[in-house]
Amino acid sequence: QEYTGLKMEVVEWSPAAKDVIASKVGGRKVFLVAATLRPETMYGQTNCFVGTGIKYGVFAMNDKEAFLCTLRAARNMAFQGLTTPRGNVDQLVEISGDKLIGTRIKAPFSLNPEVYVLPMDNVLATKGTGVVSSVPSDSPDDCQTLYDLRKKATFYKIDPSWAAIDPVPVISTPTYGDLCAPALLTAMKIQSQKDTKQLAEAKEVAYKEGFYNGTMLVGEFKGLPVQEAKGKVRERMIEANLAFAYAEPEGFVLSRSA
Ligand code: ZZB
Repeated sequence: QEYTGLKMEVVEWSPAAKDVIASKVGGRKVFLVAATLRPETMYGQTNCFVGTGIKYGVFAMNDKEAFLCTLRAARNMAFQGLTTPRGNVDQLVEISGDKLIGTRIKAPFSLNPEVYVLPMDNVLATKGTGVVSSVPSDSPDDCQTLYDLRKKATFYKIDPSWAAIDPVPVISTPTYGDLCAPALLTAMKIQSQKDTKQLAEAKEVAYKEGFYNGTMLVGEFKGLPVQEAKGKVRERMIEANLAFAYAEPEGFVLSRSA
């Protein structure tokens, strides 16, 4: 699976993360790194998600930069030559996801240049980097989670202002209009991020609709079909050193190399 790794620079740590991390990174810039299959939607990021029960690490990539992601992802990146020296996994500090909530980060290419880290129930520790860039306009999971957080801010222990950015129209589709994911949640009567079966179906529909029938509404490639814009946006992000190619090994490769 070929993902785009997205580098979201930390602007201000949550108090809990600051205590644990700030003194351990040796002056490096720290980035939360998300794995995405939809670089063309990055204009519509409104926040970022982590799993509150997931263990993350801050890993030195070189003398100047450190990435925050799961150990599993850091190992993959090291094997893929993203670290100096190659293959080097250098964990500077470990931190649990709940401590990251409320951290403010840069959202590359987004119309909202800074966003907050929020909790999501369904983040898998075994996929991507364990950090998810949230695009509620085009991802049903992201949109439903954002709605849940707004409805129950106290329960989720967040400041409501962290979840205040509304979904931003990024892609137009003939069937679902300019906000595909919110339209799908309504059409499929999805009520909660716990409706995982319907959400998986909605995701499938949103992927297909966006990829085959979507047109860009914003950004440098406004007016182009998503099929053409996808690779171009990705290239632009990589040129700007805000993203990189990140491959996820298939299950069988993992078990054979383990
Ligand atoms: C931004 C984005 C915008 C995404 C969108 C999707 C959509 P897949 O297809 O199952 O491989 N993701 C990445 N890592 C995780 C994780 N550890 N746990 C849960 N979700 C994760 O899923 C890949 C997508 O799932 C990634 O692409 C990421 O969200 C999320 F408009 O990044 B995506 C219709 C989907 N739209």
